[in-house]
Amino acid sequence: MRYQPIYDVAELCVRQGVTHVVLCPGSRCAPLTIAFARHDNIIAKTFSDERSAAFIATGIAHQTQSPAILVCTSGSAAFNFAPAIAEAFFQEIPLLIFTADRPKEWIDQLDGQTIRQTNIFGAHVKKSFNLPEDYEHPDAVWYIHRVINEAINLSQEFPKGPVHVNAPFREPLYPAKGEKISFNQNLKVVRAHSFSQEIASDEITEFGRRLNDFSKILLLAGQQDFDDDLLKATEKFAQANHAPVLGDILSNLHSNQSVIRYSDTFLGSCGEDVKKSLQPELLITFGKSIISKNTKLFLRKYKPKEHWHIQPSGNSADTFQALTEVIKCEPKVFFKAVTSNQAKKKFEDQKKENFKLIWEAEEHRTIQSMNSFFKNGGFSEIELVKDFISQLPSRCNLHLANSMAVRYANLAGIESGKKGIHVYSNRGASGIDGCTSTAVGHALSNETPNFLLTGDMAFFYDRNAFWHTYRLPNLHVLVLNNHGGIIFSMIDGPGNVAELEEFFVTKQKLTAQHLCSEFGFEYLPIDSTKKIKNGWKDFLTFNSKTKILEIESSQDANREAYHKFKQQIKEGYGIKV
Ligand SMILES: Cc1ncc(C[n+]2csc(CCOP(=O)(O)OP(=O)(O)O)c2C)c(N)n1
Repeated sequence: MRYQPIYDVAELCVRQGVTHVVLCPGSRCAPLTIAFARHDNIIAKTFSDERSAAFIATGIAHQTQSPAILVCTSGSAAFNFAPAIAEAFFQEIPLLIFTADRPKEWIDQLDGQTIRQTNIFGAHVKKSFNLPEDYEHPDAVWYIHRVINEAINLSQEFPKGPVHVNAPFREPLYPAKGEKISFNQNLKVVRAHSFSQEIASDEITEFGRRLNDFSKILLLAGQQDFDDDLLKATEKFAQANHAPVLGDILSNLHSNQSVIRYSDTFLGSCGEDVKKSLQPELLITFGKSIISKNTKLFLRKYKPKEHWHIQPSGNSADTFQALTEVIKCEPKVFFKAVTSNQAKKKFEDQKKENFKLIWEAEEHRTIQSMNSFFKNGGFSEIELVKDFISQLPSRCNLHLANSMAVRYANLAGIESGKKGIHVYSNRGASGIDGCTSTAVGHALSNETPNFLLTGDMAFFYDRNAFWHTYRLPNLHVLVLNNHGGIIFSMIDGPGNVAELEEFFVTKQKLTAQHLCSEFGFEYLPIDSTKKIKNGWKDFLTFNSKTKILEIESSQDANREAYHKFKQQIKEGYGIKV
């Protein structure tokens, strides 16, 4: 059987524990499609829009914590995977991407559906392999098996990420009618084992000693998945060092009662004297990027004497231009080891506690100002998002689209009691192009309720997320439809230029109504405060259908409410605006 080495790819993936496959239709990829579709232990799904398919695969891989396989035909199909690959690369999500190709002698020969696919994803994959097109020599088969083993292992090695395999196929591509294919049971599986490094005990003692040199220690968590062990280790380390912990909504630390979640809000409003009092001597960071521009600007201006960043391996970013130390270790391992070994020093403890109290005071002041703003219960996006988040069930996934959706949700914050809310967002590349598809990928691979909060542009951009035959009863989408990209009139810069409306906000007229009838979704349109109570009730109840709750509101009203919110916070500082 000519394609036996390719059929064996499916068997090798299964043996490596990789079973979720996203297939995009096309002829050139037929040998792979047939192999994956006919293997009993593969969960194969098909999506026709490759851009959306790749984001769906990213969601599946993130949810299942295992690489997802992506397959497409040759030509521009491959390029359509690129946005999701970039997102997966920066979010460190493992993908195994197969692009089918013509044999190399047919490239640039005006043959159909042929582009230059070698290294097509450039610097956004961990590695790109090319399979041979002829399999007669046994070394060619050995090479294919080796590449698949290596690609799967590499995608899971820290930092995890996408790995590309370009696979040229010669015609005929399909088995004959009725021809059965088989999977070789004699394949060599190469397993990779990695062990988390232990920190040497003298290093632990040294870090403990050095921590005592600082009386203002600040912990800052970036985007990361929920991890109960990390949560507890961070909490204990912070307590032992009397250190405030800053964690925005994507840090998934919201169940830590003392986490500072509103730093973006108060650092954007308080005066320089307050900022000075919040300046850390030692900044310890872990996780990926943070949402808050105000926090970034604050730390770049009020730099710490030392900045330690903890991450097991890979590139370490100097986000605050203050990086002094990179600790190559799992953050929870570091926090646990150092906490259990730290000597207590009473006098320094008091100074440290004072620093923590200053941060907590700003957080409390902000909560009070926010409470007086939100008590009015108006019909603006910022208020509705607060309302929505406060009603989320205790166990669910919350997906936040770029860009005001994730910002509003961060301003609103999640209460500490809700440990079971896991928050996700495409902040690797921060695109609006695949937020819905990624949420669909999660919903297809877990049974808990999934909520997506999105703006209208991000939602309509990615409507092919629904263009398939799989049911999504556990996905409910809240669309904030202000008919354009309101973010551009909220942020400094575009708000002042004459091109704002036409070239930045780009007004659009669509509503989700037609989409809902096309896809058979339950449509819950809301356009007034009156309707909202019942709207939430319906929206938060799961039945057999995908639900879309669309809130239409005017850009002016939302801008005004956002402005008032900021004004209220400033007034908390006695600043009149
Ligand atoms: C693929 C991609 N294209 C363009 C952008 C730039 N961009 C960021 S936010 C945004 C508008 C988002 O509008 P919407 O989803 O309606 O959210 P809103 O601004 O109303 O909150 C655009 C075009 C992007 N992030 N990603």
